[in-house]
Amino acid sequence: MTTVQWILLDHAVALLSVAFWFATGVTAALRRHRLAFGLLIGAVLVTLTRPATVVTLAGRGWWFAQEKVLLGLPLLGAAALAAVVVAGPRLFAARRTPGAGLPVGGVVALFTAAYAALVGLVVTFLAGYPLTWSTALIAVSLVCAGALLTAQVLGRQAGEHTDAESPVSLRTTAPRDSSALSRRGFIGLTAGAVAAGAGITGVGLLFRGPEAVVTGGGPRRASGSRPPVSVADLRGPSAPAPGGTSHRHTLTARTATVRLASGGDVDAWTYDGQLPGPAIIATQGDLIEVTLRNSDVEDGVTLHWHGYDVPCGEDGAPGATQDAVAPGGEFVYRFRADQVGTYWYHTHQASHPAVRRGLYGTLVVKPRAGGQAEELDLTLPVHTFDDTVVIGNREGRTEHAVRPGAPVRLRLVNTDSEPHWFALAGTPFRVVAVDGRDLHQPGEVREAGLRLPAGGRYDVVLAMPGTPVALVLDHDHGSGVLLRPTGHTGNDPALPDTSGWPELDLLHYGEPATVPFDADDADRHFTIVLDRALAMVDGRPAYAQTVDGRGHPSIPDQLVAEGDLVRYTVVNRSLETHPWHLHGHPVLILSRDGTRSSGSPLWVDTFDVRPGEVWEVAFRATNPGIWMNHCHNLRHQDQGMMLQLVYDGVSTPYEDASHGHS
Ligand SMILES: [Cu+2]
Repeated sequence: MTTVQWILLDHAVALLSVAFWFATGVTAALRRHRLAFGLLIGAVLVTLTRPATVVTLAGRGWWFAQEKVLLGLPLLGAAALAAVVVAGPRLFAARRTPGAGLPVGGVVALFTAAYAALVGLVVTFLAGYPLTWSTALIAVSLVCAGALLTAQVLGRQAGEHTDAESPVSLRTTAPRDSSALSRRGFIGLTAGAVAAGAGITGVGLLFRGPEAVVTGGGPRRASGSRPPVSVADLRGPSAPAPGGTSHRHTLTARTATVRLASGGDVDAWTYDGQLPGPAIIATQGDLIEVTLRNSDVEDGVTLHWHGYDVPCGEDGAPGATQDAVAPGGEFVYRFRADQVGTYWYHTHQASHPAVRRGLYGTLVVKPRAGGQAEELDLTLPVHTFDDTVVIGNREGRTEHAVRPGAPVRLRLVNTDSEPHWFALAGTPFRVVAVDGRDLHQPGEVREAGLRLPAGGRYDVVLAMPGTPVALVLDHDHGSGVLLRPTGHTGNDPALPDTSGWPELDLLHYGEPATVPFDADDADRHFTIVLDRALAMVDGRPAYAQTVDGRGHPSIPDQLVAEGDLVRYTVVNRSLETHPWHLHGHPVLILSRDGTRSSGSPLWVDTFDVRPGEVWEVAFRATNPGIWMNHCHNLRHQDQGMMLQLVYDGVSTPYEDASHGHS
């Protein structure tokens, strides 16, 4: 079973135990003793299976089970044991004696077990990892408060008998003993005080500020030999490499109603009134200079060069590397096109609505020499406007005539927040590059599906056969690209159902090659645990998308020094996929769920961490700056899942004026 299946099973068992304990309490209070006894046995059995699922989860990684092992199970175990001891024998006896009463204390114990089961489940969903003292204290105080309230209510129902030994049934009356009464009053008062104290302390601890920075086991301050630098001074060169030329573009962000090539209007935010924005194509060594102007995008705009390792001052991260460009303003980006490959650009300001509405375009850098150019080279950015999926600016299927034997390159770009599926029917093919970086000796594959993470790119190469080839998008035969051999007059063959094709696993694709470092010697190691939880996001409480239980901007910065070898363990505790994206550095994939990457070295800027998965990646910190590190599901990013990687000695003069929309 996969980790996420164990997570779901554990949730189901936990929910079942809540249901059983509550049902036991309710039936006992209603004096349905025979039924209550049966339910009690059920509650105990379900509770006893819980350690099995929790231990299995702990085996998959402590992050998946910590709050259950340290809080949920001990709390439930103690309450369940008390309930069995206090209520069990009385229920057993009462089940054959109609009308016999169970003392209030017994019913309260049963309900307390139910509260403990419920609170454990709620902690998993609302707090998650890591467990804090605050969470633990609040949880314990809630269980105590529930027990006390139940005792009050049941005691009142039992008439004047507030004595905890009073039966819920009024048929038997316990002798009133004033010393017992006052003793129980004292116990109640003490328990109430403890519950209130724990609760208040727990809530108070919530307001304790988080660590501002984590160091991943490295020193807090590096050598100190490097003079401090502002991110504003980390800018690109102003001239191309020898032999290169300068590409100058002006992109104007503006709102527009755009007619798609396939018909249909989109109410969009655009660069230059186009969807996608103008394609930027350069040759290795060229200088790319883009003047960004903002006409009327109220929230402001930037240009972020996704996957392109530009100097930090060119990265387009508002509040970190620049101020967002307001209507009427402009910003000039300059960087050298040193990396060959398929990339894209998009705004990083208010990116959750703004990229979705159209502020994106493609960036392709071709080799200067040596590389063999394909006869047909198509850049295919996929995007979803409302429910309309387009490739380029066209819905449905586009067709191209191709000479048989011609080499073809398809540059697949996912500009959405969810993964897309591609299938290439009618030909063998190779995935020659991932996220712009060439793979080592990629083998020929056929009838395999490609799952492209949000923000990711695959370069697919094929030799045009004498029969048609279809690139199928999301298993929809009406959507994608059809390549027809020139002069082809026959009927197109029926497309196969691609939904059953196995996914090409890039961790085991291509041939191994040497990599520039041994990741076991990392200077710093950070763990990033992704989940949902109650947390502050941009100053507001939210059911946030969290990193280590916190939302942006309360997630501590990760500190590195230039030259450090940095390792990440990225854990997904949640039930949604998180395409993790670090700016400014490609990361080398080491392993997924403990299985080492065994194919070509895989360097990516976005990797999909699916529910229950644990990824190990590493990179060399060679690009000084302040870099966003976030989920590229832009809704998740907006809901808190973003932090910063900060180089020692680098500061920023920019203030994130609109934290919520960065
Ligand atoms: Cu996410």
